[in-house]
Amino acid sequence: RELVFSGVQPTGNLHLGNYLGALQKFVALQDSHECIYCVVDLHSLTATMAHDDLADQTRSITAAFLASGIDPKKNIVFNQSQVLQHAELAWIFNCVARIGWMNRMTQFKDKAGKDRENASLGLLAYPSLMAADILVYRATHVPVGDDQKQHLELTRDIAQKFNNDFSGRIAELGYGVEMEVGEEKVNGFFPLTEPLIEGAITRVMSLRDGSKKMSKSDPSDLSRINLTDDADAIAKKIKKAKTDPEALPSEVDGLAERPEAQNLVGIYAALSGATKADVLAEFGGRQFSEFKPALAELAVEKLSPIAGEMRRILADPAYIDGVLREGAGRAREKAEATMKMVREIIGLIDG
Ligand code: AQP
Repeated sequence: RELVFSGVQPTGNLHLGNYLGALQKFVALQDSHECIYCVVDLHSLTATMAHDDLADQTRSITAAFLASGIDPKKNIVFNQSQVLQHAELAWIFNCVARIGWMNRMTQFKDKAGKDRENASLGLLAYPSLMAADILVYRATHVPVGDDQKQHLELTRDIAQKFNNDFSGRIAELGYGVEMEVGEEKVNGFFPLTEPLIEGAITRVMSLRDGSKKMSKSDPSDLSRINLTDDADAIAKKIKKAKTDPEALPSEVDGLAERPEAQNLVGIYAALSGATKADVLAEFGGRQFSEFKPALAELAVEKLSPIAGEMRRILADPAYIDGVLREGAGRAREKAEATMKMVREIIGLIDG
């Protein structure tokens, strides 16, 4: 059985990177898979504990999910803090994971900066909560951007260590499922979850600097296209996007040393559902002055309806809260079924 889980933090306006790395894939997967999509509000506390607008940000991400086309009846859509089992399993995983594993995470190093001693303990333990989000549903697949690959590897390490540490109890209780670890077949409780990262662009880069990922926290608004940007803002940002002076190449290999061209062609491909080779077959040999207006037109065509729909949904916060409450109820039932077994495996007395 394949089960998809993914989450997005309520930490600011969503941008094109979040859309192509996550939301667009979420929508595509709902036809073929059972999917659970979560606004990970507890994660957003790791950087800043006190948010003035956390509830509104949570509603805004939920509205972006729905406006992108995620069906809350077919899938489970909820916010993390309403399902306490995530935090419970995260604590258990804090005791499974090693401090050295967490210290090696590049996201922690980037976000903690030089003053690591002053970073929150939550920021260090972030991947442990992320592993709990995924494994409390024993999810097998996680659609994410390339930046989350290392955290997914850590999720597998945690699952594997738990499976090893408790292999006797898991077998005794008959809670194991057969899975492949390298060449070997083993009986484990938690699956070794696979990331779903493929696509025409797996890491959308800043429009101002092709070596940095597009990010909510970049101080320059020109570096990103927000899902809520209007047509003029989108066109202006693409027009001002950094490029090199050469025409576009005709072959994908020709993008190799050209990060900005690589990024814009990848964005075009992902938005149009084509490959980079298809895009270059059409635009190869043409200048950016011709390509950029075509890209702007495509981005407006794809993103404007989402922004409009988000505004409509956000006008009814009670509806959004209802979607989250109903989703949380369904998620809680599944999470509790896993936790009952986990408590038994560990030996925690449970009622
Ligand atoms: N630039 C990106 N390209 C592709 N995918 C991306 N994602 C984020 N940025 C890019 C994917 O979006 C999903 C949700 O991400 P998140 O809520 O964890 O936020 P984040 O990764 O912290 O987003 P930002 O914009 O990068 O925020 P800051 O500036 O705070 O670091 C994930 O699947 C992520 O891979």
